[in-house]
Amino acid sequence: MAKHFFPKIGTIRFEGPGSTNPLAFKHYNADELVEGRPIKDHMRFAAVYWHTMRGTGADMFGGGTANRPWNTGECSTKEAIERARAFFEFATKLGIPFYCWHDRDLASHGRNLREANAQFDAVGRELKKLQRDTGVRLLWGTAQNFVHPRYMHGAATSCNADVFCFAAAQVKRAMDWTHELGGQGYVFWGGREGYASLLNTDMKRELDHLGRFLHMAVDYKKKIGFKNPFLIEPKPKEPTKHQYDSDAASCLNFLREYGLLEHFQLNIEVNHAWLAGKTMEHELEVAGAAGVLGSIDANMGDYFLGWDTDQFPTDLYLTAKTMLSVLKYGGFKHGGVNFDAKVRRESFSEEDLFLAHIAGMDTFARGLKIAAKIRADGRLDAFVRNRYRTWDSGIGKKIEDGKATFADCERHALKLGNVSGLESGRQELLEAMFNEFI
Ligand code: XLS
Ligand code: NI
Ligand code: NI
Repeated sequence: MAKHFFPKIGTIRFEGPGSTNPLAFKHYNADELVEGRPIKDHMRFAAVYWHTMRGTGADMFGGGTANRPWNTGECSTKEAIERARAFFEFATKLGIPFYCWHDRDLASHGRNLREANAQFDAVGRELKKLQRDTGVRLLWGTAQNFVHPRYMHGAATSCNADVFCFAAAQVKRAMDWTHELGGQGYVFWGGREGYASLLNTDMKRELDHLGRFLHMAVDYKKKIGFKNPFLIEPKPKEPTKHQYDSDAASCLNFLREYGLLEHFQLNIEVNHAWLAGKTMEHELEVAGAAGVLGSIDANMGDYFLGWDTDQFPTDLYLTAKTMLSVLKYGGFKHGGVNFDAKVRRESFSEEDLFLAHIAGMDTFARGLKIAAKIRADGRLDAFVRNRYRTWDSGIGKKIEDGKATFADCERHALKLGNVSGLESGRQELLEAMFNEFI
């Protein structure tokens, strides 16, 4: 690599829990085995191109604060390629095995679609080289169909058919490059697929268009031979008042209604779950139970701000509960733990990008180890199993097997006369038990 963007930072290594070196892992020991599998394979950590390379720290009250020498503001192909090199230097030094992008993080919007495509292609070719040189792989790609003013009314759900076509053109090209770069999946997050007011919105028509759009994507996937999963990333609001993919359950309903379920998995994001008024583990459970837990976007929100603040995940309870669900559903196959997270506006140095990812990776590695210990201990699992034991035989089993009628239930209840022997749910005990492992 010719130019160095992080000259003062070397390769980040594992030094163990006793280390006080801020630029070292204390818990993420990539090759250590947990449940017989190296931690790195459990996590499949990914860094995002958008927050990491393009985030400036700007908010609605002030402009950017971050030192990002690769963002020159030129919007040229040269700048885009230098930025890609800076990113791969970052990912390599951090030892993060995967990354994710939006098409328009990589390259600029250009003056028109043709120009945007040309720059995207040039960067795509460079990424292919960089991936080969470093071994860093693409977890997933996606199309940024929400920043450009043309998407003000939505993309696939715009009231304007021309806009739908622009969105389709972007997804088509983003799928091409995801495929070309060996992407493990392709994600749809409906940035502006929702509404601000129902007074001007034909919701049914918009949802039909979204269904059509995704069917066209499935057809194109088959056409180019892209075999890895499509994922939908639920989020309830922001930027719109109501996003159509509002949570895991509503995504599942949408996919079923439009005959798309067999083609999609879900990418569950912590902060999105919280915005939906749900916990991360709830969303993971909904996705996992339906057999579509594909990947996660790892971050966290702020208890006092009702916004997708995308903070780095540093809460052990969160990561432990998350990894408990992930392990329960068999771990990641194509997905991984993708840090859709940004450093705070006040954390403006390049070094903070490393410190933040180290914090997130260490917190997740600890979460994994805690989850594995809880599973090995077995008390929690045994409690839940025991709680449902009346379903294992007798009338319970008959009901589960679909062999009982209302009349059978009535006969059973009349025979009993009353229910006796209900047991405590022991929530407080179980919470204290969970604490033993933190
Ligand atoms: C925004 C989403 C976005 C997706 C990718 O809130 O999290 O970053 O992950 O489009
Ligand atoms: Ni996300
Ligand atoms: Ni988000």
